[in-house]
Amino acid sequence: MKTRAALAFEAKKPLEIVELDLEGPRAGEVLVEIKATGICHTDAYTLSGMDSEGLFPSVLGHEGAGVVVEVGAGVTSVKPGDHVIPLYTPECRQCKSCLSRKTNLCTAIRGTQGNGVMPDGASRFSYKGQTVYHYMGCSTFSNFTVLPEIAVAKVREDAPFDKICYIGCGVTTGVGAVINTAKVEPGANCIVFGLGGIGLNVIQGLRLVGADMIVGVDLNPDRKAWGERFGMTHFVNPAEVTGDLVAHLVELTGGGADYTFDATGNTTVMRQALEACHRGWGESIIIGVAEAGKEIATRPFQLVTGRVWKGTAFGGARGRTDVPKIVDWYMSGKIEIDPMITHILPLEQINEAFDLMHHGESIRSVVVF
Ligand code: NAD
Ligand code: 022
Ligand code: ZN
Repeated sequence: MKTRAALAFEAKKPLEIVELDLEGPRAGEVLVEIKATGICHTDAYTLSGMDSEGLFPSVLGHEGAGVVVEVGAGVTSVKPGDHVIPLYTPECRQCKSCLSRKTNLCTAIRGTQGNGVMPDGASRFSYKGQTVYHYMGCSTFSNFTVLPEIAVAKVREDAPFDKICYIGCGVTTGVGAVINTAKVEPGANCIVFGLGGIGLNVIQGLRLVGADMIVGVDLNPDRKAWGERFGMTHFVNPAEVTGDLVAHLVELTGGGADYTFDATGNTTVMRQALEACHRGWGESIIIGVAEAGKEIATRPFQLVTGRVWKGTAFGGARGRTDVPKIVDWYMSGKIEIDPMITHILPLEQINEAFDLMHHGESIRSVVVF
């Protein structure tokens, strides 16, 4: 079949809207009509050419929602008409990692996904006879895409696609980091570094679990109002702090935070987040993805005295199990999404969504097909 898509021909070039050829689903796969997709940092990072694992030409996009139109042989968990969210972290429920119950990093299709192909080693996309690669196992910048059955979460049908697509990455990452990775308890004092599309979801996750202090840290003064909108209790702009930022935060939280979160991807901030934790028990969760080759540093003393450094992928969420629940939380008003979606654009304007993100003008832009 043919599908309209935004194609990344090569790094550093704008996406081009083209008609691609798409093969139907093979055994264990589903064909999904994507209805909406968010634009996230990692799409821009790959397009920038700095991602050493980036493949071109490819169909980027990993934050989508849509409808199953066809299923391949042996597919039992979804059927045509089902509403789904693609998962860049799949959940096979059979690999060592899934069975361990200790991680959400399913390994069933990890190798082929990283190589931009389906589990049988081939791509379903092509353009004028040339192979076009899949991206993060999702490729949501295409009106139709093929996904492994284990990489789709079936969700309720009354949820709006142009909002729940954000649950495919940003919402689940931020809220999940609080609930699954940090397991923040009511009354905790917390600091969130970076109040963008991820950090604001950390903040609303902290509000949801009943945190006491929710301190937001951002260099962009416009982000103070955004943080307050979702439950932030204190704002710190590092540019306005005289003296050491960490000392200021430790003072503000009465000895350091119980939990801190890096949602910037900046390795200097990651160190500040660890060192702003309370001696003896504070835990710092790295959410931000740093540029390839970057390293983090701290004195071992920080860890010897009981601070804990952790990281999280997709908020520690098991996609097929947890994503439908987060959709329910949105539909029942436990979490908000609508105000964070600052821009809705047609596919033809997808490059403008990248510009808005680079200029810090958007929290999330969503393309609707
Ligand atoms: P964003 O650009 O919307 O927000 C980042 C915020 O950090 C901005 O408000 C910016 O002003 C602020 N900031 C930048 N430098 C700062 C500094 N030195 N001190 C304080 N604030 C600073 O980005 P986002 O969409 O929220 O994503 C944040 C990070 O999370 C990215 O690195 C992204 O790749 C990563 N991410 C990780 C996962 C995961 O599973 N681990 C999933 C999604 C996104
Ligand atoms: C999503 N991310 C950033 C912005 N939006 C993001 C990027 C990478 C990861 C998670 C979220 C991530 C963390 C750990 C891994 N990845 C490795 C997982 C593993 O090895 O099992 C990651 C993921 C997918 C891909 C690359 C790295 C990919 O499909 N190419 C989950
Ligand atoms: Zn993302």
